[in-house]
Amino acid sequence: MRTGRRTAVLLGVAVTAAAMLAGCGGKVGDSGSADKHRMVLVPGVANEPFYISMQCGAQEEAKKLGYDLDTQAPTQFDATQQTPIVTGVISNKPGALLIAPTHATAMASPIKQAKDSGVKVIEVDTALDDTSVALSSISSDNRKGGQLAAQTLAKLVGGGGGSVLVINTKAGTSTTDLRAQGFVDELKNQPGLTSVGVQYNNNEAAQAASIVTSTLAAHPDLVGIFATNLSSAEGAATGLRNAGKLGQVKLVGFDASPKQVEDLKAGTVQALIAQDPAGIGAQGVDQAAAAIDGKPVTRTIQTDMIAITQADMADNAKYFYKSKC
Ligand code: T6T
Repeated sequence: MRTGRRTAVLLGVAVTAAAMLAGCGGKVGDSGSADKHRMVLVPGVANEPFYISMQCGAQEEAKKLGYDLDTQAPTQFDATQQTPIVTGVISNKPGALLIAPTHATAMASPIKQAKDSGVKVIEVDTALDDTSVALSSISSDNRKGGQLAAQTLAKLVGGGGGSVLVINTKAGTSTTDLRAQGFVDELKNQPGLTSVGVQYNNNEAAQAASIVTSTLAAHPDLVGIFATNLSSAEGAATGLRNAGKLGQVKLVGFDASPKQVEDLKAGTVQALIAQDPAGIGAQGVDQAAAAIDGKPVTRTIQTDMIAITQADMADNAKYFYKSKC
């Protein structure tokens, strides 16, 4: 009896609170209008320097423009973990969702539901194949980044030639798939270098290290590796160290985490292709604010990218990623 009455009272309070909230900005349920002062950033994965730097840039810009920005990240780079976060965002109805989709097709349905519920959708870094969902997409020119990696690796290897390996993250990640394609295409213009193929590390550094070990066993003439992102580059460096091949097999990695920067300094990695994640976050907020205000948005924005070697790393420290804001 007692418990029943308390439940009824609590329910009554909850319903009243929900009604009050819905009345002042429609924060509850997906039938009310969006809270125009609030944005939610959903990165690809939590606790990773690329996305931390993106969050720092987004937070700073949101503060400047007078928005509340909340970040909700999955613990793994995985569509099954990112989907419930988007579902939660829909029921809370912010003015805008800034999202890095973890899969180009698997994330289409939940993100489209967010759009259909009235939340303005902005893609930051990765994108869906379906270009009709987001209002704006901000990222590096990833295909060009892959080409740049091939040119950089060819210079590092010199005239000798040999086999090169691509370590990619997860198939279906728009950015890294474009980097791998750009690299393999550009390799055709680099005489002497032959691709031994693209292998996937599931965004796990330990898997990238094992890929290096097995590839060295199968292809003793391996002269170079292109690692398409942070986990593949950190893991490839470990793999080369374990095999005693540091410096002999040249390594070009995308991104510039603190560990990758240490590896560059130590000569474990020969070049890093750094992106501008803070700029992606800040521009994402600018586009989201424009969309919320009904102002024009820019459909595609490409941010900076730079190849950094040991020789010029001191001049390019501003491109290094952060592990906290
Ligand atoms: O390389 C970045 C990002 O651009 C890519 O989409 C996924 O991997 C990173 O987050 C680095 O781990």
